[in-house]
Amino acid sequence: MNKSAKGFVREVSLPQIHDPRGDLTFVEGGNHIPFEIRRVYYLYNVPVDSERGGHAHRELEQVVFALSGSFRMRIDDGTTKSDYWLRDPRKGLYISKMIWREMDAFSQGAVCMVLASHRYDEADYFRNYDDFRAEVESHQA
Ligand code: T46
Repeated sequence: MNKSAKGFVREVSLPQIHDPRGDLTFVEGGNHIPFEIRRVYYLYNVPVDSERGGHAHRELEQVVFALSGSFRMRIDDGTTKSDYWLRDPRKGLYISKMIWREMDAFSQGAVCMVLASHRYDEADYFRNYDDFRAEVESHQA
């Protein structure tokens, strides 16, 4: 776990029902996810050299999954940076508010699904790293 005064990330493990017909994994609101799910979105047809993210959220919490393929999430709480590889559809990455994230190294055909605590709101984004750092510092003072 990577912790700071304002935010943290941790792995979320989902059940797997193994079957000769294939595996089944499920997500239950109020059980596996530590917030009410208000939005689901997914990234697909992502070029392998694509770089996504490059922002933090004021309030939004999310759990990110690689449903297929793999990609890297570079996480930064304003003081500490960590890399996480997502490659298992049963294992998501919970990302609290006030965490800067960048995504790259997408494999061919990677599909990223995100469960989010709020509907889309551009005003919730820090898209400038210096603004994000200033907000983190204002809470450390
Ligand atoms: C995050 C990473 C993992 C919408 O209209 N509705 C939505 O729900 C989302 C997520 C985006 N948009 C619009 C906003 C932009 O005009 O879609 C466009 C691309 O969004 P963005 O550049 O923010 O996409 P990513 O992949 O860089 O980031 C997204 C999420 O925005 C972000 O919260 O954590 O995926």
